[in-house]
Amino acid sequence: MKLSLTLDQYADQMRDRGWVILEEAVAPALVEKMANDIERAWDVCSAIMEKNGIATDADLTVHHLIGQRDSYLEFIDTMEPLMPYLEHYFEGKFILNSFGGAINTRARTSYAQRVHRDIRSYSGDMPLLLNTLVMLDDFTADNGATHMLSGSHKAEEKPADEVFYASSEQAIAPAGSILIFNSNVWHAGGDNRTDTARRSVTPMYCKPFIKQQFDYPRAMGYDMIDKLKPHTRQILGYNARVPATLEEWYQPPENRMYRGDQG
Ligand SMILES: O=C(O)CCC(=O)C(=O)O
Repeated sequence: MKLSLTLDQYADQMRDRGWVILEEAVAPALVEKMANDIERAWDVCSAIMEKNGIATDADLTVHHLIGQRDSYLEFIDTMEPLMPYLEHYFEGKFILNSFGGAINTRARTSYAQRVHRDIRSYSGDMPLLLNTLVMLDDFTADNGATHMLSGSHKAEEKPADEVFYASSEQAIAPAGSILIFNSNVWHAGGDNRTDTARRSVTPMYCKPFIKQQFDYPRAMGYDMIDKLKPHTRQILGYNARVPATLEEWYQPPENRMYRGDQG
């Protein structure tokens, strides 16, 4: 992974604006794999949504891609150079909270295109949650690049839509770029006015003591633990699991399900 900002540049922008773009961070071959895989994931996710009668407001959005397609685990494997940046935000360790994605098209809109923030309880200066968005196509003014309201992580109130759209900027960057933002920032997916899909995946991260939206270690299997790179194991949440038996609870520090360094 290639990082276009130094840690200091990143930290300054995160503090002041609440968001940054790391331009063309992900290698083109991996971007292409992830883009193809999102179409396959949509087939799987939409079939279950249809079956369970909840396919209303989630058009072309997909969820919990880790374990569905290998390219997303491969992406986490490439993230090692980014670890100090995300640890700087969290002031310590962090884990994956969710890993979804969206295929934004002219024909269909989704909930992500409303002005929103992804943390239901405003957390102020406490870094509980961090959004990222990996651009799988070029993000342009016309194809729905995300609207971001700079500095809006500093206030709890929701801005009126007119104020939001008058003052926000779009996150415009080439495919492979990563938009990173404080989850208190108000934002909205843009409208795609082109005939080509604008695809993205949106891994979100949290402090290790927060419950993941999906139990990734259990979904992948606890026996995977020794096969994963140390930073991948950390991100997926293997170092912050909840024991379910006394056998799992009574373990020496190096084997504990919730490790002592997780905060
Ligand atoms: O698709 C987008 O541009 C926005 C994504 C979004 O709102 C989110 O990840 O919370």
